[in-house]
Amino acid sequence: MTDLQKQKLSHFFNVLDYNGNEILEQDDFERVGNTVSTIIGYRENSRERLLLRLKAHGLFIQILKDIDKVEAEISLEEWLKFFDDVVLSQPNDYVNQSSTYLFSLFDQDGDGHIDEGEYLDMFKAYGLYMSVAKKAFDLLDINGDGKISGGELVKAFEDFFHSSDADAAGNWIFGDWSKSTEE
Ligand SMILES: [Ca+2]
Ligand SMILES: [Ca+2]
Ligand SMILES: [Ca+2]
Repeated sequence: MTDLQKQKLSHFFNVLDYNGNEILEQDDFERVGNTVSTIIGYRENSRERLLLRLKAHGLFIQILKDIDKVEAEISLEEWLKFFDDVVLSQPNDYVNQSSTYLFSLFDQDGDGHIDEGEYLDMFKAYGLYMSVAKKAFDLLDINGDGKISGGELVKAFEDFFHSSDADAAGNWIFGDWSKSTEE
């Protein structure tokens, strides 16, 4: 794993570590499901909110299945090792898993595309720097039709996980990856 990859994957970890305690756990995914529900306008105790919260667990459950652990929590060190051992040796699985994950949470109208509003909501939900959201969206929208397709998101995750090129467009999925590790 190159330093650049490590920086991006650490950023991804921090994005997913919603409560900021440096451990990935069920609570992080519950919370993001709740936040997205609130952004969309789902009521407290509604079925939609429950389903979205359960969807938000999907990626975490998949990772727990693939990682050799008995507790449902992951440290940054384990996360990086997981990418080294599992993801970078079976590249396509997690590119597809991660794309599916983002679509399940943020393709609110279910049209198979992430439009700019939906993408900005993702930045809002994860508390990312809004100032780079538009730039990131334009980089990911390769054909410039104003929405991110499944194919464009897969391409972006390929860059994000695998590219050692600091200028690769997909590095920007979750905004400025070069800053969050300074915290
Ligand atoms: Ca956490
Ligand atoms: Ca959509
Ligand atoms: Ca597009």
